[in-house]
Amino acid sequence: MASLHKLAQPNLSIEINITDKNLFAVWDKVQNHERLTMSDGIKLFESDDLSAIGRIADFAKKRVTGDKVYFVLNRQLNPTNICVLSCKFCDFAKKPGEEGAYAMNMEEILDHVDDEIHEIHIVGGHHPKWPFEYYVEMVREIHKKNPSVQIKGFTASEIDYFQRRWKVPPEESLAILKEAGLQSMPGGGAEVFSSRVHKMLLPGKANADRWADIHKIAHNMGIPTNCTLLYGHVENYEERIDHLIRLREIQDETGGFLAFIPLEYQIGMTKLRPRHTPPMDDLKMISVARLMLDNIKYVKAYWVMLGEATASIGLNFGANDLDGTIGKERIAHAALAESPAGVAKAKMVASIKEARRIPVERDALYNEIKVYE
Ligand code: V47
Repeated sequence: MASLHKLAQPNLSIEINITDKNLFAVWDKVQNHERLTMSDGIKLFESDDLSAIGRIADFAKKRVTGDKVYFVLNRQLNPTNICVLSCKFCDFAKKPGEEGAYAMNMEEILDHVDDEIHEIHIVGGHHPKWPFEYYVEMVREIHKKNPSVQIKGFTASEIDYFQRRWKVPPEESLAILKEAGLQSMPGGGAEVFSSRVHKMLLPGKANADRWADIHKIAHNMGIPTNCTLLYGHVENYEERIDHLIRLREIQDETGGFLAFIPLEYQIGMTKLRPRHTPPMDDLKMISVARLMLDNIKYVKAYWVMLGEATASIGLNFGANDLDGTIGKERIAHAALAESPAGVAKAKMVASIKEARRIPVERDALYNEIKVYE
C-alpha cells in the first residue's frame, strides 16, 4: 500500500496570536514541518490557550486538505450486541439471554442496505455462537444486494476473536472477507493502548500489540483501515499522547490508515466518570491529534459522540471529516449519546457551511463524489 506518511504539504504562512509562551516552540515546529514529541503534546493539553491551539491545528489541517470537510452517506450496522467481553466502558454489550440482547438475521441485516448509501460500517459484539461463516455470508449478501456500497467492517478486536473462537487467523479471515467484498476496516477496538488502562477496563480484549499487528496485516493486504482513541474516562494525557505516537509509528511503517477518530467516552450507565468530558477537552483532543498525527490525512469530528455543536466547532480545530449520515447507530446511543440518530445529507452540508468550510461528499475510501462550493 502506498505510504501516506509524506503528506503533500505546501508552505503556508500566517500570523497567530499566542498568549501561552509554552506553545511558541510548538508553533515553530509545526511551521517547519517538524515532528512533535510527547512533551509537545503534553504542553498542548496542559495549555489554556484554546484559541491558539485551534489556530495551530487549523493551519496544519489547511496544509493537507485546505478548507474541505468530508462526509459520506453511510449507515452503521451493529448486527448483534451479544458479546463475550465485559469492557467496563461499554453500554452496548449484553450477555446471551439478558434483557435487550439481540442478534439480527440476514433479512434484518440487509434492511440496512439501500441505494442511497456509499458506505456501510459494520461493528458488533463478539457473539459466542455466530460462526465465522455467518460474517462472510453477511459481507457477501450485502455486496450482492448493492455492489456499489463499500463495506467497512469489523474491528481488529472482532478479527482477533475469529482466531480465538474459530481458529481462523487474521491473514485468513481478512483474505476471505476481502474476497467476499470487504473493502476497509473501521478503527474501533483500540480504546487506549496503555497497559494500565487495558488491565483496568478491558481485560481479555486484543491488546495494543495485537491491535497493531492486525491493522498492519490488513494494510499489507491492501485493506486500508481507520484508527481511534477512546478518551475522557480514566486515561491521562501521557497515555493519550503515547497512543497517538504509536499510531503515528504504524502509519510510518505501512501508510494504511485513512482517518483517525477521537471517540469521546459516553458515560451512559457505565459511569466511569460522573460527567462528559467538557467541550474544551474535545476540541483540544481533535487539535492535538491533528498535530501529533502529521502523517494521517483525515481527522474526524464524530458528531454522534461529540454532539453536533462541538463537532461543528471541531471543524475549526483541525478536523476535516464529519463521518456520515450514520442511520441506525447503536453503540453510542446505548450509552445515551445526546445527538440524534441520524442527520440528513442536507443538514450535513449546512453544518459544514456554517463552520465556514467547503463540504465534500466522499466515498468510504475518500474518493471525492461532489464538492458543494
Ligand atoms: O470500539 C464503546 C467505542 C467503538 C463506548 O472507523 C464507546 O470510521 C464511547 O470504532 N463511549 C466503536 N465509545 C465505534 C468506532 C467508530 C465510530 C465511528 C467511525 C469509525 C471509523 C469507528 O465505540 C468501540 C469503542 O471504542 N465505545 N462504548 C462508550 N460508552
